[in-house]
Amino acid sequence: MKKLIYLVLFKTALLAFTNSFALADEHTEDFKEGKAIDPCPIKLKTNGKCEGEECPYQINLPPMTIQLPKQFRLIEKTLKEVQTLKDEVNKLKKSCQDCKLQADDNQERDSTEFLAPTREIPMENSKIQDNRVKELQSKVNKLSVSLKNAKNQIQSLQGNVEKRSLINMDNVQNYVDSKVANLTSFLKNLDDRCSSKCPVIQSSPVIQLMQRDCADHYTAGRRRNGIYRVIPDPKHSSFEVYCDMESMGGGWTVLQMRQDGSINFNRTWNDYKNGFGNLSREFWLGNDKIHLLTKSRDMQLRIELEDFNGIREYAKYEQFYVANEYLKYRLSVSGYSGTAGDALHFSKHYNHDQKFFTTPDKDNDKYLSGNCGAYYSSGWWFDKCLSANLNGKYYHQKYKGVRNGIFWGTWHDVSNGLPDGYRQAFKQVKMMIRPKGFVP
Ligand SMILES: *[C@@H]1O[C@H](CO)[C@@H](O)[C@H](O)[C@H]1NC(C)=O
Ligand SMILES: *[C@@H]1O[C@H](CO)[C@@H](O)[C@H](O)[C@H]1NC(C)=O
Ligand SMILES: *[C@@H]1O[C@H](CO)[C@@H](O)[C@H](O)[C@H]1NC(C)=O
Ligand SMILES: [Ca+2]
Repeated sequence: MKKLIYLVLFKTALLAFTNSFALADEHTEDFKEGKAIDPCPIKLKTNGKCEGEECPYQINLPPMTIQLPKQFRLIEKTLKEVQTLKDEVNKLKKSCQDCKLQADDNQERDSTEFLAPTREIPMENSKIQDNRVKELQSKVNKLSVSLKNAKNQIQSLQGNVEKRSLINMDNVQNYVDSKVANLTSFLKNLDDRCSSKCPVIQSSPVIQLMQRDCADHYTAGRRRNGIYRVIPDPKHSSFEVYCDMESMGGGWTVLQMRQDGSINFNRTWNDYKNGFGNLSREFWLGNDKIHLLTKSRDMQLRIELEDFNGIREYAKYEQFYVANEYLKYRLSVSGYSGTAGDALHFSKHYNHDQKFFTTPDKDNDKYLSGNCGAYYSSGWWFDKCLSANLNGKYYHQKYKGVRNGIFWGTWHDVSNGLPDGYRQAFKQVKMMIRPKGFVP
């Protein structure tokens, strides 16, 4: 009778155990399946290929480093946690197996005892057995509970992983999208800039802003005549000048140009100070600018003249400097060479070197009885009054009367005078400067 009770009890215990174990096994199966769910985010992270439409993002970019959001580390962390939990589960499973083996052992032993009809099982022994079974049963129950908990934990963790990886993929996608948009607009800007007309002047503004004069532009590779921006003194603003890049090796900053009489040179002090005319045609660059240009570097001056007979001559001066307005733009010029004659140092009485600038409205000349500028309709470094005046009136042919035209006192036949009292007219005059020692 007792044996039967034992048998029933044991069978119940065993059933409970096997059920629990089956549950545990089922849970571990679930876990394995769970782990296999949606491996895409991880694959993407490890640079794997995503298959099917499931892949949240796939893009090919040129080599580019993208900073991933910090949260990306969390995925890694969570995965480690999951791995730890998995290990825990395996441990639990192992101990379950141990339990089962122990139970089998007991069964074997019990059955042996059971099958020995001669052997009396004392009441105490059966009580011990009973306790053992109860102990085992509660152990199994505990294990089952902790396995259930583990399963829940794993599931919630897995949920987190999925949620997080989705959020992060969104982040990454947004980030990549904005990067691509930025790159696209940047490329578009570049494209627009390149496809629009790119004048030589604007092609490299950084280099260009640093040019002190036309010689710097020449050195920077500019070889075409034209208007360029210079900044001879960084304390003052930049300004445009006409550069002669072809005559005599180029690099010349043109100070004055006469060629068609389109510009009136009968101007005020202020006009001569700031400059006037058209840099593409006829102009006076301006005394302030000439001062800055000749102050920034030692300059040589080249004057080119052509009359209406087609005769062309030049005068070159090794030193050329114009003082500031406070010093009335006093001229310093020396070191003549050339074919036109040194009209600036014509004689002891007609010498333009070290003379102040005079305009019709400002008399700084050596002529005590009047204003040479007003008399000769010009702004110039008048002495008492002149042996040269390149800012005189532009006559289109020989003329008579006051010698207020463009004048160079050492020109052919000037001292002899033209027949019938005519005066020499000039077709073209050009004044230009270049740093001393400039090597084209
Ligand atoms: C894209 O450009 C905007 C403005 O230029 C900037 O605010 C934003 O941070 C840039 N995005 C990236 C991802 O570089
Ligand atoms: C030069 O300008 C002054 C003042 O405007 C004027 O009186 C004079 O006649 C002009 N001279 C010539 C040659 O045009
Ligand atoms: C300067 O002269 C050029 C050539 O004749 C002309 O195209 C340009 O419009 C002129 N500039 C000014 C400001 O008058
Ligand atoms: Ca005077």
